[in-house]
Amino acid sequence: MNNASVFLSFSAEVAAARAAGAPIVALESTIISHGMPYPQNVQTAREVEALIRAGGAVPATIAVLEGKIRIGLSNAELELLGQSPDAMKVSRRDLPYVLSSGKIGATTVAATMICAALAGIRVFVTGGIGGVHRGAETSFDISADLQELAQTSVAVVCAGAKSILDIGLTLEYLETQGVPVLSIGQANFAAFYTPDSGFKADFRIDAPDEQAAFLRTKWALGLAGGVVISNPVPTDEAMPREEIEHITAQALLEATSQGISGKAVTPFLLARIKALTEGRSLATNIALVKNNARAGARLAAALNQTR
Ligand code: PSU
Ligand code: MN
Repeated sequence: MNNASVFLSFSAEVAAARAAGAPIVALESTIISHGMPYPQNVQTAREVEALIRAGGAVPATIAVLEGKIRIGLSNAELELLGQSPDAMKVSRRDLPYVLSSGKIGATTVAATMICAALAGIRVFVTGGIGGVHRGAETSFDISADLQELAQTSVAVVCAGAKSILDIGLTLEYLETQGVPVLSIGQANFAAFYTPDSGFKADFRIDAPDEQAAFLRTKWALGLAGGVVISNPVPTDEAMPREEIEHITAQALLEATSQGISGKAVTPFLLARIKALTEGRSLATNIALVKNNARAGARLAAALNQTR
């Protein structure tokens, strides 16, 4: 057994929800520190939390502060993550460092899954998951999020994966690792800024109680690991597909020519796409996260029904 519990620290709201057995939804913090600019990042984080409360669940935004994994943050702590240039992007490999050094850590999908699982939270809402990057056959750039989904038993509600990634290879990787990809409202996997990636998800399951039954069954079988739940951005808030493809190609070229590598790649591309779309990609990003918050709250409530 490990000794992780000494690192966990719950907000009063989340502690009360745990005591009452109320549904809880985990939220990541890299999307705040590295995924969106200030002040929209903090504003969105608050609105997402409010949507989850309105949906009958308790939000638990996760980050690392002063040597603790914090499950549930105050508004002041959201501000700190949203504004501090010192906030580190923390994935699985970074967790021991950010905890042992006492630095400020914003958790990625992978690290948030780890922390949610340690805290007993089974539903996690984000914007988009990391994946296999275009050109990964030479760069080897494959997000640690995928390996985490292979092993950590948390459901991840997302708007699919961005077209900065190779979505086909991302789905192949998930298949190899035995990670089911569910889709809400359509057969196909979503593509973040646009509803349709052109690739099929594994199973379309619209009803939250049926999604919950899927999760319970997987985990009851001892099949450890995550589940991707793809929730497409509403069409009236999506970006035009050709435009986002064009801009993504340009951002990818810029990343290559500037020698951007490692953990800096995804934040660089997000910021460039936002600039090249004059902020319209940010509006879509905010809309899809909110849409995911609604779906995640419904799922967490359904998963709590028959435990
Ligand atoms: N996708 C987004 N917005 C984000 C991220 C992904 O649309 O902010 C963040 C998430 O925290 C995700 C991380 O876990 O980027 C993936 O980074 P990398 O590609 O370096 O693994
Ligand atoms: Mn990477």
